Amino acid sequence: MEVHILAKAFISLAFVGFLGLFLRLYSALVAEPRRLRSKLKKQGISGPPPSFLLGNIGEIKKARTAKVKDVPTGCPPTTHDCAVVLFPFFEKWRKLYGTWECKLYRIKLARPDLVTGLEARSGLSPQRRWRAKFGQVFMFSLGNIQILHVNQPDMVREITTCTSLDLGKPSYQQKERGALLGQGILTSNGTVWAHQRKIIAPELYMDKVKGMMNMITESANTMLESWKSRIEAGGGIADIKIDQDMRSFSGDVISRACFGSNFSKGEEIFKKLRALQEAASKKVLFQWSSRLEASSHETQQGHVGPRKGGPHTHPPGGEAEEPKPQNPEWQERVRTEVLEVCGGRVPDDYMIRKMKQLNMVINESLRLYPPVAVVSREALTDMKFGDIHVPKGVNLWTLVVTLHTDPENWGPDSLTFNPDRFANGITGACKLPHLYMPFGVGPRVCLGQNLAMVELKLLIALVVSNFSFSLSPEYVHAPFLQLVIEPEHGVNLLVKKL
Ligand SMILES: *[C@@H]1O[C@H](CO)[C@@H](O)[C@H](O)[C@H]1NC(C)=O
Ligand SMILES: *[C@@H]1O[C@H](CO)[C@@H](O)[C@H](O)[C@H]1NC(C)=O
Ligand SMILES: *[C@@H]1O[C@H](CO)[C@@H](O)[C@H](O)[C@H]1NC(C)=O
Ligand SMILES: CC(=O)N[C@H]1CO[C@H](CO)[C@@H](O)[C@@H]1O
Repeated sequence: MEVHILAKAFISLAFVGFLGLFLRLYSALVAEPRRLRSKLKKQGISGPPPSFLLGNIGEIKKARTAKVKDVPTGCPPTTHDCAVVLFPFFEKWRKLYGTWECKLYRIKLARPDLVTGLEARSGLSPQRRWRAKFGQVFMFSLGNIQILHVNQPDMVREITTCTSLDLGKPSYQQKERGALLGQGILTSNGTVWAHQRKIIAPELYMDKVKGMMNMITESANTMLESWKSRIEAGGGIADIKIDQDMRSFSGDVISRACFGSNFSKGEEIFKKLRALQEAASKKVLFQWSSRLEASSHETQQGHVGPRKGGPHTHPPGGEAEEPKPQNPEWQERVRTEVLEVCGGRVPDDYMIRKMKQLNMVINESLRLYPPVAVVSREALTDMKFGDIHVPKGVNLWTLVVTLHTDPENWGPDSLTFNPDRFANGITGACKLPHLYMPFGVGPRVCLGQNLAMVELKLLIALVVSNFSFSLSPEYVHAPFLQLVIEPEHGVNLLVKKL
């Protein structure tokens, strides 16, 4: 009798436990996503229909493999359109769901009678039409994560300048990247983040960075010496894969700054970090989300290296006999400027600031290949941006690569490498300067940006005054996402001593 009751109790307990688990799973995987989507839908936001449990992952995977097949991977690069290579599905969704005109079009198909009024309303002010063109707001989902894609300029401004701690780093990033980044400044939110930021920020202020210039020059010279010996070994010219050199260089700088040692001591640490980074972007269930958005850039600055000024555009004529510099005129202009400003001396802080051509080349390279491809946030409570109520738990993604190449903002040559557009600074280069954000913007702007810029400028100044270089025939143009945008097969340069 007692055994019977016990068994019964046990079975009902197991049943209740199972039911509880089932309800929780159901809520997390089905009910909550549905609730969030319906809240957004009520405000007129649409998006690709999600499939059960996976959301839009299937479509993303398909689009990416298809795209990888038909993108020409030639040298020299035939396009600077990173967005098309990295996010082909966004291009499609933006057209289908992103703009007011498209929405009108779809309504027109369904309810022709409704449209006249709507068209009249949307056609009211030029402001409104401008926003409609730019009005790139739609939703999609990665598994059970609901994401609002926002490239609408006013909303982007609100999001990027929002100082509320309620707008934090997505919590899934914390789960995925915990191994690599810990509860560090890149992934944490709230007071944990604010505290870390307060400790780290002063170490990277401009006057601290100025104090590191000697150290940076020493690190750069180590690299130059190694190039020199490789060039001599190669009989006057060497085909150098610069990726590892760039990593060693920035690793060396950081390790000298942090550990007071040279790179050979820090090297072990950086090798392990690199391995972790690669593992982290492979292993995870939501691997494409790590790959998709490379937003965690706040202190990671080592990777700007490979996007050196210059080797990014097609030669004007397009003919390919002798290996030629990609932008011979810009390499020459920067070299002339460096020689003029420095006159053979090691560049100091004043000279670095005087090098305008170099600045323009770097800004243009960071425009076409921004290290931060996506700025991502999560609404940790119900929030409002523009006219849109964003419910708690929804993620916001701003596609920096797309903003940086939008012809509406940059003009018809937005996909061309043309540093001249920065001749009058950022305000001269585009209509809405706040949409230029190679290092992110607002309270979470990359802390390492001063250091990264000084490193880049010093290194390039030293390289162009000692060497001339052009893209190697080995080089294959393939932008690739791995936390930050990287050249998938590295960057090979043919380097000669001047
Ligand atoms: C780095 O330090 C090691 C030992 O401390 C030393 O042997 C090596 O020469 C140093 N390298 C450079 C480039 O300073
Ligand atoms: C590179 O050029 C600079 C400036 O002309 C010079 O000071 C430096 O010694 C050179 N570096 C190497 C490794 O030759
Ligand atoms: C380059 O971009 C930085 C911000 O990333 C800006 O401060 C600087 O003025 C720009 N320089 C030019 C020449 O556009
Ligand atoms: C990394 C981190 O601190 N994540 C937290 C961000 O804030 C939400 C809500 O307050 C927490 O649930 C996360 O754990």
